[in-house]
Amino acid sequence: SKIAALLLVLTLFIPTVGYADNPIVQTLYTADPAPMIYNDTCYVYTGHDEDTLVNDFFTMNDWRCYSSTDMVNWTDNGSPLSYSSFSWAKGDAWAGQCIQRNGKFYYYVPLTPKTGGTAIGVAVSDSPTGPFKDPLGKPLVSTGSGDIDPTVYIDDDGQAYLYWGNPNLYYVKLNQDMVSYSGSIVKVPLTTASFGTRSKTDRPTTYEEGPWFYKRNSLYYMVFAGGPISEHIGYSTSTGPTGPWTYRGKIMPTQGSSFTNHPGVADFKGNSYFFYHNGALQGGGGFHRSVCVEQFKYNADGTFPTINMTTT
Ligand code: FUB
Repeated sequence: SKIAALLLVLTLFIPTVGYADNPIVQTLYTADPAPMIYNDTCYVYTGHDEDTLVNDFFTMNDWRCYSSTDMVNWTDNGSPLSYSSFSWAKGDAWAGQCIQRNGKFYYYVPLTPKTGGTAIGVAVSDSPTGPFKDPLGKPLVSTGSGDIDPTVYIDDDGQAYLYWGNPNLYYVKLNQDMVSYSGSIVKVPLTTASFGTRSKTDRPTTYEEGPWFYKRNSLYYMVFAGGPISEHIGYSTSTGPTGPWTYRGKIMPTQGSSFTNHPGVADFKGNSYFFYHNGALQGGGGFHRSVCVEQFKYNADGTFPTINMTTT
């Protein structure tokens, strides 16, 4: 009938898949996205670039939390944590990651201690949206310098790993309590076989910062911001949680107006999503960044396709 034909035509024009507008946060500048899936909801923890810069550099005082059940509509859950929540820190709320274990949420963040140097802290909450509190009153781990960008993953056997660092890549094995660790800090060998050949000699490999560590279908992934600057996103894989790592190439080329980028990867409701940041919001740039997301499909062998930014 004519009505059936009309309905069919209409259906063809009704989108069945929703796409987020990028940047996904348009009310302030956000950076360093860290997705966490919990209770059928995707939470994204981000840094927050202040409008007004101090010393014309990253000016970041707190972290923010956003959530979505459809990857299109995002709820602003405010700020669950600030550098001032850590009595021993004097600033620099840089890239962190939150993870759930036994109904509690553990948020790992880099900070500048009042005594100088760098350190990773942890804050704990009963809710994914906070408030988070520092249970230790001191850093969780520190090598003294370059302790930024922690990434955390709990393996199937219950062993949790914390990786971090720029220019070095370190890891420790976290204890079950998630707020202490056993054994010593391990420095990952930065070989070109593991992290790619760099086009400049300022560092040994393309590894720069911003590691994102996880396992999918028995393959361990280390996705990271690669150099030389401006950063691209590259990745390495391994059959074990502590390497050896094999460099697998670039995921996201250098694009957009931010000289940094930062990956976050999550599977959600049957699809795969790649989070990153750029300078695409009005007034944006290297110190005024914005978090974006792209849906993608892994290749059959678990490798990544090339994923391009939305830059406008
Ligand atoms: O947001 C501050 C720093 O810039 C992060 O810690 C790095 O990963 C880079 O995105």
